[in-house]
Amino acid sequence: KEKRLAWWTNDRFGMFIHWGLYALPARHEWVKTREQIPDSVYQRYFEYFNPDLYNPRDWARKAKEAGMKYAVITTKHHDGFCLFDSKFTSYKATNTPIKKDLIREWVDAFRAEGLKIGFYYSLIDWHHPDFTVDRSHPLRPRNEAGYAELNKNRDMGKYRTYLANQVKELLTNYGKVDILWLDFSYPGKFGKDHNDWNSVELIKMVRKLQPGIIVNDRLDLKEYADGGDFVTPEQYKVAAWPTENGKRVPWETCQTFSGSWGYFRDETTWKNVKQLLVLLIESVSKGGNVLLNVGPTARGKFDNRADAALSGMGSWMELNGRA
Ligand code: FUL
Repeated sequence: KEKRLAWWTNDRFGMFIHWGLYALPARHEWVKTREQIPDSVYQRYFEYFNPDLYNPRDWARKAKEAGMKYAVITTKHHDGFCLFDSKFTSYKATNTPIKKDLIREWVDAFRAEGLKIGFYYSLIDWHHPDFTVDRSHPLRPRNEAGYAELNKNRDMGKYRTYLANQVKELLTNYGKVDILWLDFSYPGKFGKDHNDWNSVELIKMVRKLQPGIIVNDRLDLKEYADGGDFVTPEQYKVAAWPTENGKRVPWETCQTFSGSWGYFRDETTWKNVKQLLVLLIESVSKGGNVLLNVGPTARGKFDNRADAALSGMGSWMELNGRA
């Protein structure tokens, strides 16, 4: 494990990218469930998804100039929309007006800038017809009794197969993948756990397909031999180096500029450059990594505020970072 993690522990600083249909409403990546938007209405974002200004080389250059050494992008977020071309769904970028596998271009561009690449993949899926409706789902009913009716024809087993198939595609069709960032952060909260993802088998498959890959800790496998490679404190500064059974563990805090992960046009809570640098310095001094998120706009550009923050950090990193 230490060997697998060597580059990552050295590199310390990465870019997280949350991009998908939710960039169109531009008010949080959870908008579909927060506002309980039905599929028929959410569909308009699919029909108008056309990031005509998408230029991943530009994103990669900005990441590099900020001093980042790796990047992780949402291949699918909770709304189920896939930025990559998948054989197992039609709910994907290639069927929107942009008609492209956006992940393919992204991988090529980030590799070309010498950055390591990672795939975020959501275990939650609010679009798949077999995914059990729970309290985080846009279709959640008003009372407990409603769940049985909604779930009577849903077969989580079929969803599990779909999810394994897609992870397999991602780890087969894009060459070497350095990081897999699976996301279900709420064991216990929405009634789902590792059995819902078949986590034990899933991680075995991942290791087999990409022997050098590093995987985060969100498969709810703490009690198993392979619980993942690093822990993921989200949106908070750790007080001290995190430990498990008295032993310090590898960790990476993921953080936003302004609160939401997807592009949120009107959010006014942006951290300034000094806050971001303090976050980076404190994290590194406690043995951790920082995965700092950008939520690109629906047309595929970074917001000016993100550009400013990245270049502000870059100026400091140029003088104080490692090559
Ligand atoms: C969370 C998700 O629910 C957020 O939308 C985001 O992707 C974050 C990194 O993980 O658990």
